[in-house]
Amino acid sequence: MEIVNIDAMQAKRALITGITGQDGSYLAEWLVGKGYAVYGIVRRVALADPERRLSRLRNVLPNIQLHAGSLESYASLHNVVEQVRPDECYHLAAQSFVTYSFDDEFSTFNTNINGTHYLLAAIKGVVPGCRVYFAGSSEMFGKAEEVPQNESTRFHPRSSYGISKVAGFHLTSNYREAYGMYACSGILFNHESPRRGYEFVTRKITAAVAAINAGRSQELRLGNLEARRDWGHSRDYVEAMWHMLQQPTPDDYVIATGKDHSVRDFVELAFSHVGLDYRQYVTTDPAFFRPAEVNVLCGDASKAKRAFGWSHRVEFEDLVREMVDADCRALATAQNSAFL
Ligand code: NDP
Ligand code: GDR
Repeated sequence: MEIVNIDAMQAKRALITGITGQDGSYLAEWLVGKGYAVYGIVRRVALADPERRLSRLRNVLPNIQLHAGSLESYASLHNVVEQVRPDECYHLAAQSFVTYSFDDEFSTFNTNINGTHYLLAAIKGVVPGCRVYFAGSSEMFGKAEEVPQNESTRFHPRSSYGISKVAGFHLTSNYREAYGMYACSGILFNHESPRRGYEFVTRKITAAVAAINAGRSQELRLGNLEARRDWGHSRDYVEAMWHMLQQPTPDDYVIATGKDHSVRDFVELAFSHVGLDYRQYVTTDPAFFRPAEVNVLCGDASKAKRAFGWSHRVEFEDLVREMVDADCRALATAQNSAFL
């Protein structure tokens, strides 16, 4: 998997953790397009099974360099940081599935809190001038006391995932304040795409719509249909990560569309896009309800707009249609739809 055709002597060097994920893949494409030498940290198993585990990176594999490392190992992160000596580091790797964080709080904290701490400490020790992006989340607001949420809204996380992101946010601010590092947190609201993992509700819905439409399935079991989220497109959101690291001073920013919709709205639109009535296929199943739910999240991204002119381009309706169309196409051609 060693890649050769980047001019690492000339280009700015960006290191991405979580490069195999939804955001990592779009961010790698964006940075390669900007002329960066792009390096990624992946788990060793990914290098042994590139067809499956690196499928989202198919567009950029020849232009990036991958290093094995794990968030659970300070030594492995330190080694990679020392080899790459990045100018910018985008820390996206995480146990990112909120539901799973209720099943295993311990590994969620270990990966998300210790992993963030190890990475910050390695960068401070090796390349303290490196600019660092931390993937914060709207889940930090959780049971929010105001709508929409902005950078001043108080955190009230409702899951160990949310708690781990609050800890990562504070670690990031503390490295900025205590050691003068250029370290920022993006507080990103839900963002989706045809590359979204199947465990998240949007992809679960669009994959099911494609299967039902193709006659391969008859039912979709979901949890809370009334939860409301502010859904944007991942490709728009990774651009904001880059902008945050190009500012004169480091800061934290909310990234969101400013519009919220219910899970039911998403379901209704996804089914109606292929001419189906969701009420004939969708049932609710207590197994998919969470012990503590976040009922409504909606973000105010006006600070990012003022600072670097960011606003979302892809609207909710277009996002839903794009995801349904991609899953229908993938099923028709029996391709690996995670890549689309
Ligand atoms: P994904 O779940 O698609 O990707 C997660 C990435 O983290 C994968 O590359 C995964 O690698 C890697 N990873 C997980 N555990 C480890 C580990 N122990 N060691 C090394 N790598 C690991 O997430 P997204 O791309 O959607 O999100 C990116 C980040 O942004 C995450 O931190 C997420 O919490 C955060 N976020 C996401 C939002 C969203 O709506 N998408 C909103 C707000 C924040 P592997 O492929 O090997 O599993
Ligand atoms: P979320 O995304 O928890 O917001 O975290 P997810 O798509 O899992 O849930 C969104 C909402 O849908 C409700 N829901 C269901 N969710 C899932 N996964 N499966 C179901 O069957 C189902 N039925 C209803 C949930 O209860 C919830 O209210 C995502 C992740 O990307 C995080 O990493 C990120 O930080 C936040 O978005 C912002």
